[in-house]
Amino acid sequence: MSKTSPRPLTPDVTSALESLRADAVRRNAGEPEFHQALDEVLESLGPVLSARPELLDVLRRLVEPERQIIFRVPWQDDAGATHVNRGFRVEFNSALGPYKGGLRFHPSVNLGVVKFLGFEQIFKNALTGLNMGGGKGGSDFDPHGRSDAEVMRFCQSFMTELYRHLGEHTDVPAGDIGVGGREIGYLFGQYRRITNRWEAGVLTGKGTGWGGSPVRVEATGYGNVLFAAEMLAQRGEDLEGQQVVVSGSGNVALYSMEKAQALGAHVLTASDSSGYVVDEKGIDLDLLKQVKEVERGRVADYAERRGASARFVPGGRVWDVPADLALPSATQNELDAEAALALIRGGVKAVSEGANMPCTPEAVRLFREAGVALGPGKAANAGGVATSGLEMRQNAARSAWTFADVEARLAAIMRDIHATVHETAEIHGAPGDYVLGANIAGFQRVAEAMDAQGII
Ligand code: NDP
Ligand code: 2IT
Repeated sequence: MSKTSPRPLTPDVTSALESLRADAVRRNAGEPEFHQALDEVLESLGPVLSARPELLDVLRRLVEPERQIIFRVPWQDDAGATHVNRGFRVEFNSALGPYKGGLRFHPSVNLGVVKFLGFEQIFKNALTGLNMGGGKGGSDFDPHGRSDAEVMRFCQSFMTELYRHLGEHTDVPAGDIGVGGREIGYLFGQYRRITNRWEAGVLTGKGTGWGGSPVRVEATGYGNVLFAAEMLAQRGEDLEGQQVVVSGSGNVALYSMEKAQALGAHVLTASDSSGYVVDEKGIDLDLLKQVKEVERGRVADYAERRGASARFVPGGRVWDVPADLALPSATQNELDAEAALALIRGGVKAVSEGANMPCTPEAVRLFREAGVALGPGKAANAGGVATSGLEMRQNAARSAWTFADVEARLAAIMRDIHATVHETAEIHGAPGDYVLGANIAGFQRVAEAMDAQGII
């Protein structure tokens, strides 16, 4: 990231942004993740708003979700005990297309978390160049340790309320933390049963035998590594021989590792909420996939079975392992100032966000000051939702593309996103500042559409 700063703001725009922020914080009290996501975008938009102050009115509408749905999700466990969870869907913005974004099942989910994710999704989806609005949903349900039958009953109960808000032209959910192919299957089945419609385009991330797209499973991780490769190419480097640290061991982490290894990088780490594994010989991805995807086990199990090259560090964080490239792929705020300083000391050249908002604002500032390239999630991890967009296209046309075809389209989209973001930062006087470039380019596309469609 560049050490240069974007052009200064006019006093009018500065005070308008301050009052807009204060108003949004007051109306969304107690939602720190949403405030953080909002701040990051607002801090980037000064140059655009100084040139076009009339877009301030658009921004005032943009920070208010179009619709927020909260509902009760009762379900019974295998022993017959009743549980009550809370379900959410924040339909944030539909100027560019139907609401689109994942569902997260994790105990930390609350309205503020869903709102931050939905807000990020608006700009991410705009950057893909496809026609998708922004939304996000989920529940505070914890799938860890639950049987398939319990997860099925939960998904059926969740969909029994959510179905009325969905539709291929209205709102199209997909997976996120705790929601993968198994959950999408149960959700799709219940939608089909309630509506009596085989409506493929209502969910993405489906199985490839029943309306899913090839590459959707791999897309977020593959796309993130392709974005990182584009950032490295700006320095005249590629991934060959680079040391890479990856956090997480879920969907995004595993397929980031797969693409990084395919491009010749050396992947050193994996993690989950109990700690991390460092493997001197490089992560054995077949073993890690067996442990995580097939057995739904923990990274500690991987270390135990891998032998002498791997070590499990309970409670530790992968950022203490020196590397050229860091791919945070677990969750929000997992990479703080202390972690950023450790990475910078270890000589990190680029950080590409597979997760949504994994770097704290202090970490972002430290990377910027140190000249480390930082690919923000809304650009770097957009390959997942972009491939969801390709799945929607195949569903609408009742066609199925090959793996190679979808992968080539994904690669082209990631290259385009990188080019757009890079060029936008340059135009606005901050070359190399991908955070600024992504926020401005995403905002401009949505704002133009909102402006054209009137005050709604
Ligand atoms: P998964 O559920 O497949 O994996 C999540 C991984 O992150 C697990 O290893 C999990 O460990 C770890 N993790 C989750 N929450 C925490 C936490 N609070 N503290 C520590 N570790 C945690 O999710 P995904 O791989 O799909 O998602 C990972 C990130 O990528 C999220 O930020 C998501 O929003 C983002 N993302 C996902 C996309 C997708 O297509 N799936 C697209 C774009 C972004 P444990 O099992 O111990 O909880
Ligand atoms: O954060 C994300 O972009 C996702 N979880 C994927 C959303 C999608 O609709 O594919």
